[in-house]
Amino acid sequence: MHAAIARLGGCRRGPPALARGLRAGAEAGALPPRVQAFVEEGARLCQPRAVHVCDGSEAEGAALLAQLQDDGLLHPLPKYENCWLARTDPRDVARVESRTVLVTERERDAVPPTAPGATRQLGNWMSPAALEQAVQERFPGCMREPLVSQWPCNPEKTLVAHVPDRREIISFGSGYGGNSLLGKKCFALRIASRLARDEGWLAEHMLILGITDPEGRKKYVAAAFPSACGKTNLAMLTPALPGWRVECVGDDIAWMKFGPDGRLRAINPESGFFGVAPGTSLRTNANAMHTVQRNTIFTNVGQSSDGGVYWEGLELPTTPGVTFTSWLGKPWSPGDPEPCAHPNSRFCAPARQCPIMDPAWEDPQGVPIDAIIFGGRRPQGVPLVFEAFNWRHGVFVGSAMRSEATAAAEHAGKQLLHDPFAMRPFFGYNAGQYLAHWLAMGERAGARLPRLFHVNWFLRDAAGRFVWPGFGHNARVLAWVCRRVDGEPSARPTPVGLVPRPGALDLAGLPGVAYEDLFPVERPFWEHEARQLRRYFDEHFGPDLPPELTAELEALEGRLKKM
Ligand code: OXD
Ligand code: MN
Repeated sequence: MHAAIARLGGCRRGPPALARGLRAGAEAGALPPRVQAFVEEGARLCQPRAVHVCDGSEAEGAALLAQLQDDGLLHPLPKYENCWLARTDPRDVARVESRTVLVTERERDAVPPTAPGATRQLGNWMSPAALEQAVQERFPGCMREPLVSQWPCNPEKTLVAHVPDRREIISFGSGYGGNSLLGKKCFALRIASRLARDEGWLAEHMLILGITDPEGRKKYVAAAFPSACGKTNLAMLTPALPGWRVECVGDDIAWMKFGPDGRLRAINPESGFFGVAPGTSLRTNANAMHTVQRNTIFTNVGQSSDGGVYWEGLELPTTPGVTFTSWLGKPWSPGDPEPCAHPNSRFCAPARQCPIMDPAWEDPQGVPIDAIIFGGRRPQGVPLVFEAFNWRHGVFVGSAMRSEATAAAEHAGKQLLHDPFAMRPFFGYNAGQYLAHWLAMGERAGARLPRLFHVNWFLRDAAGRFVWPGFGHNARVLAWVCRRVDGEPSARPTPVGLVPRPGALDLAGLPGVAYEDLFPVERPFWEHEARQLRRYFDEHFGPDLPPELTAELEALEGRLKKM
């Protein structure tokens, strides 16, 4: 059974001896007493046959992989070096937002009040008493049973609980990365966003990249897109503009703090990538493809008979006569109606293997952020890029983000979901207070604020075709962002923000891509958008929406009236 508890604060009891049967990679006695007590308590509750204290060594990693292979949980992929395939239980393939909870004494500390009749979207609250009961129903003896299927999970009882006051995470019943890698979404976003609020910094669902222009001038950009909307591709971009270079600091999470010089400095708190496989190829993201040739665990991708992997969008292997097995372990052929790989299948690889890691990616001081970009999948109405008028308007733009649902969580279909700051599934406290925290960060004395932008690579024409080529061509948009940071007067105002003036965005060599198609700002569309947003704010933030954002919405409505 997959069960994990991480307590980052104190333990409740004193330090008795460690559980019987303890096997130590690291020296068990070297554990601090509070950690020993925590292990003892967990072992008493879950009753494992043995406890192993990890030392993180290469030898230990190899032994774990060998054991997982013996148990039939991992399959080697001999086409690559030390790469492995895991096939999960088909019921355990994505984050389970409906069973992810914040545990606080007062509900209002976790989520804003929802209007009667509206379905809660900004997180789920659980009381401490209900958590205690849920733990007692799940954990006692849960590690005693031997493994009954090829994948450890319990979909009926999955629970991913966070206790921000105690900096504690309790995850049960899912082995899927977003539910079970506790250092990632659970700690580095949910618990960390609460720490960041308390301590005056930001923990965000953002990639970080460095971009250097042909004259050698470098800038750093952070960007928030909802899950599975191309953060990894942008973070590892190969620019289609000659002379430009992109380097990667991180592809999913940014912790940002103002430095003594007033600049916002960002670090990537992760050491690896946990990226969506389908759609990744040498054409769309060659750097990711180079990254995953070694030391990588693939989950729920298809397998090729030459010992490799396959997924939708990947170049077909050139080996003659090669056959395929789907993520469900069944024979699969190109053209079959069902996909070979699950749409949320993943690769998990060490970041240091990416050929374009930024020289400063592990610098504890962080990299200075010049621009922050928000974005989402918007097939209609939202321009390719616009810049916010100022910080407060930018916070409004972040709060108004919407995007088509993707396979990263359990949502069905392609409905447009509101996803403020791409943090909807990851807020560690009341989302209204989160917006107030962002506004307050912009008021800090001496802060040299980054400029704020919004992008949409996903506009479609009347025939449903993408109007923007995307991928390496997104560097054209980043180039305009850089020039704006340098103060170039190359923008024109629209009611929604500042868009590039005609000619200011480099479209050379892109036949069929027309400026007018990229910057639709139409009154009926945006009036509808503003109405939807007003309703969303009323239903989901209610009295917890900062008044500055109501004022920004009114200002947008006013500008639209004058169009
Ligand atoms: C992820 C996600 O896995 O956002 O990064 O779901
Ligand atoms: Mn993510």
